[in-house]
Amino acid sequence: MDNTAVLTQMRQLIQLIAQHNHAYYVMDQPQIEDSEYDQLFHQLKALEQQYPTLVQSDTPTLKVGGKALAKFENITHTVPMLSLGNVFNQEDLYTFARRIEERLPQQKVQYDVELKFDGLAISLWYENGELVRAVTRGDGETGEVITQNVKTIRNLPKVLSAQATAVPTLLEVRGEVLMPKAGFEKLNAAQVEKGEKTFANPRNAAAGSLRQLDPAIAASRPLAFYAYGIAQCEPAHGLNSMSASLQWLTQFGFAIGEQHYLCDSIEEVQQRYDEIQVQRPDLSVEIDGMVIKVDDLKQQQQLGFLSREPRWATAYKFPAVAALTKVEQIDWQVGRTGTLTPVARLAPVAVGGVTVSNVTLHNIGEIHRLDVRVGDTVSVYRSGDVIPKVEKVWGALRQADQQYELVMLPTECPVCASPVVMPEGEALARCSGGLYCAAQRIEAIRHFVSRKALDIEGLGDRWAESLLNLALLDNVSDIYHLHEHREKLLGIEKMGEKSVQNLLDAIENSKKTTLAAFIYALGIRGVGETTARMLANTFQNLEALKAADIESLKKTPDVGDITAEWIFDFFKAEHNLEVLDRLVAAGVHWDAPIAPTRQPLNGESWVITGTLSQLSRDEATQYLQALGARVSGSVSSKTKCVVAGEKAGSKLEKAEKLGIRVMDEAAFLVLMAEYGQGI
Ligand code: I6G
Repeated sequence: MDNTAVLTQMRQLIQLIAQHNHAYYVMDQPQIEDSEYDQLFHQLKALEQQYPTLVQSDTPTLKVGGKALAKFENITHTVPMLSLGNVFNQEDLYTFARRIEERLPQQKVQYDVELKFDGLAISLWYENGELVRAVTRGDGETGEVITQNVKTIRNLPKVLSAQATAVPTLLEVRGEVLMPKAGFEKLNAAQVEKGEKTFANPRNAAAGSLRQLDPAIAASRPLAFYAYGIAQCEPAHGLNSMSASLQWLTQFGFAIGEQHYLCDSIEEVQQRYDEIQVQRPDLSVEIDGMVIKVDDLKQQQQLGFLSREPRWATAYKFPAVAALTKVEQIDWQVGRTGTLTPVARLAPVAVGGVTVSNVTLHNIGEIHRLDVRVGDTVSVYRSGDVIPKVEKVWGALRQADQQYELVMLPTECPVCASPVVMPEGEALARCSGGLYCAAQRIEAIRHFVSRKALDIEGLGDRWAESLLNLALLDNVSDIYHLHEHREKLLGIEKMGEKSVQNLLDAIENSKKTTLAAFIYALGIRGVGETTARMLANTFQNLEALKAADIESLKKTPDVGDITAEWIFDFFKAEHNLEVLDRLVAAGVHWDAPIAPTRQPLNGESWVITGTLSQLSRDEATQYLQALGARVSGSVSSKTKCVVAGEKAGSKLEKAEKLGIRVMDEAAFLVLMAEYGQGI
């Protein structure tokens, strides 16, 4: 990258970080995940390390936290409130430990491990045991005096006394103010009730509460304070470890985190981290990681600081739920039903504990909604078991000298080059290749041999995949040529003489079918069993169906505008016609369907109510419509008959009141069978 490009990128990052600092620290309304903020920050830091001469004077990396608000009096911390470095994985943790241990040769190092609360760091200043001042971290150098609000925190001692220990003349305690999860939920519920704004997370709720100018409001908020360290103590407490000093604080009434460990090795620290991560959802407070500190205070002094961060401590953050990365490519995958799904290929990134390099973009509409393009920086989210997804495109990070081409839907299927179709009003694009498209083959075969189609037992669930792998099936018509490959069939694992014979017999038997089952077996989009039956009844033979135009297809009961187009397209595709010819040539045949000479329920109004167990409501509706009936949603004196399934309610009652004929599901099925409905 040349200097101009680096500078542009630095300015973009500085501006973004400033914008999100304001949202977070001043407005208490974060617009991005903490982990996303961290990554913007890291990107800037990495650039600054690589190009130190270009570091900008207003860079946020030289500051800690946010700017103090004008509302409260500002004060300079006597001992700066520094921030902690971060590690995100075991490797970084071990590097942190190795650096410490290299600086402390021949010394045993113990680690103090505490929960990292997702709260707000503050400093408490006690003179002769009395809380005289509470100050926010602010930018680390200067914070806001929020004593009155802090005094309302119930678990915080306002006056120090202890039985066995003299109260120091000066004590400065550092710790975190937080809002436990339960209190946070309650507060947000109350805010909703009052029609006031809710808080994005417990941390912001805690920060917002401490910033109230009226201490009575802070007092009404369920805040808690947990101490994590001592900045100053006069006379000196004389203790020599972090863990002992925290324990010492508890005798004055300070709360410290419940989970608190002293570990003899960095491996043990890792083990604690793994345990806490499991317990995390059940904790009463939000935590975003653990804090690891060298326990011995003398060792801490020896280690000192590296550019405003203690070398002796780090935050071991939980895996990010959101991570920033780059889109390297966008591919289109063809699913087993022909759906085209765009997949973003990403520069691999750790998010939610796993490395993500592919993520679905769902459909072309979603791509355009996000305006994601190759080369973009995006945020990938993943929490728990949730499938990773792109939720944000960082348009502000686009480079002026780079091309970001608009992503378009391909016109041809990337697998079989058939035209891609996307009917109006549909979100998903599809390959029109049908039986011809390799990506759709296995599903097409499974469907073709299923019970309600050509009904070839065993082929779909047991053998289809092996047959495809052996290249014995290219499309469904090859099924009727399998007998030419008996030897190869016998080579398939678990395929004995008997299984082969059974399979070939089942294939042979399937040749005699019905036109309706055959049409259904073709797997034409939108053509289920009922539609297939309607088409068979209407067109009477395959040749007529193949030749049908859209208008006549639309006239078929049950065939809507879109399905008519799908059927039309299917029979226009040359490769589909080839498959049909091969099937017929192989001996697949059927008797001519019996034409429906009359519509016995013509003009009648029927109502279906309750739950049907043998068929769906849609199917029942289709049967009735095929027989000429109208299916209505409400019972009236004009209703001819009510089909009542399980748990039928008011419609059944009304029908009984009006003396209308009621039929249960079993009787309905018998009647439909009499009229030839149901395959
Ligand atoms: O911001 C912090 C949160 C928790 C800390 C911290 C901590 O210990 C549990 N410890 C130190 C040493 C610092 N910040 C600087």
